[in-house]
Amino acid sequence: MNGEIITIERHILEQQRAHPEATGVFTNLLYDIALAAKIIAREVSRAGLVQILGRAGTVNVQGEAQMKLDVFANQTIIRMNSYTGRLAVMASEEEPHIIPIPEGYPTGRYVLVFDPLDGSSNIDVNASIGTIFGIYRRKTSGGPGTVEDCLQPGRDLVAAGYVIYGSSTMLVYTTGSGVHGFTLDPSVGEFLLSHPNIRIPTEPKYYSANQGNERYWSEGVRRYTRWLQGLDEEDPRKPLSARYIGSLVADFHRNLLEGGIFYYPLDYKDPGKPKGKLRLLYEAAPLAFIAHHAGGYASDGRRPILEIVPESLHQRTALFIGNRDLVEKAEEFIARYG
Ligand code: AHM
Ligand code: MG
Repeated sequence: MNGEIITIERHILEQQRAHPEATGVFTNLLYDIALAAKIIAREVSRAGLVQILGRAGTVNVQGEAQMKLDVFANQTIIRMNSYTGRLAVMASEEEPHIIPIPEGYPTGRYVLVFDPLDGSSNIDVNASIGTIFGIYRRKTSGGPGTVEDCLQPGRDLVAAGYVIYGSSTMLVYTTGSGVHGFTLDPSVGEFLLSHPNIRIPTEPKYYSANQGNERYWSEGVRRYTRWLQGLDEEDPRKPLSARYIGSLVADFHRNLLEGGIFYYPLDYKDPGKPKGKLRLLYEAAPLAFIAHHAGGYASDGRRPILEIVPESLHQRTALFIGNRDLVEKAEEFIARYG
């Protein structure tokens, strides 16, 4: 430790210098997101105090009740990004349709997709929640951005990140050259570089899944789980510990730092219609991009998440994400047993 303090602003700027062709638009877009994160963090940490918890009474496109903080986070990100001229269009997990740039304001080259506040079932019990975002280049040329601009595969992301509102607030992001983590110092209101160049440890510690759903999982996923627990007689391994918060950002973040796998497999409750829970665009693809740049891997059980071209904004997917060898092993089990 050389005692040097690096703010997120400085870090983003230094990354920009590595790209002489950069105009600064992208740099400013990342600033805007970091600022939105600070505003949301402030509100999250005040939530318990000011009794604003509770349902807002509206239902989002996924058919779930929205909590007030979700609405706040969603509006904050939209307001911070609508008028800057940096974006062509946005899409949010909390909005049924794409979010256009208001009429009369300039449009830009980038597209922002986000889950404003993930893990909302954890809000009332003061457990960690998070924001996830991805940035693409627009595909259409000029005029208002379209749904086509949003429906891009994860491999085409130019940046992705998440914010975790936990015992402290952290922002982790990558533009494809390393994954970097910043911790918010609330007294000065700055994100300071605390975790440069995060690499997922080669020796994993944890597996994270909602095993309460095991009876709805496929044979392959059940057998895979036995393998993780060291119970596969043909191929015994050191058992991993189980850890599950039920907040994707928090579960992913822990496994990124400690090594392991998070999975939310297909649910076969209705065997004719297996269902994924997590959203490809707002959750799976951005985290897959981060995992990839930290030396990990993400799959839907059969193919890389980063290769899936979304067909609709709110498309759901199965997700296996974490250490590459653990995710590949899940693919092997699924290929063999379904
Ligand atoms: P949300 O976007 O409505 O908050 O739901 C997504 C969350 C993820 O954070 C988490 O991984 C998953 O749902 C937990 O689901 P479950 O409660 O079924 O285990
Ligand atoms: Mg979510």
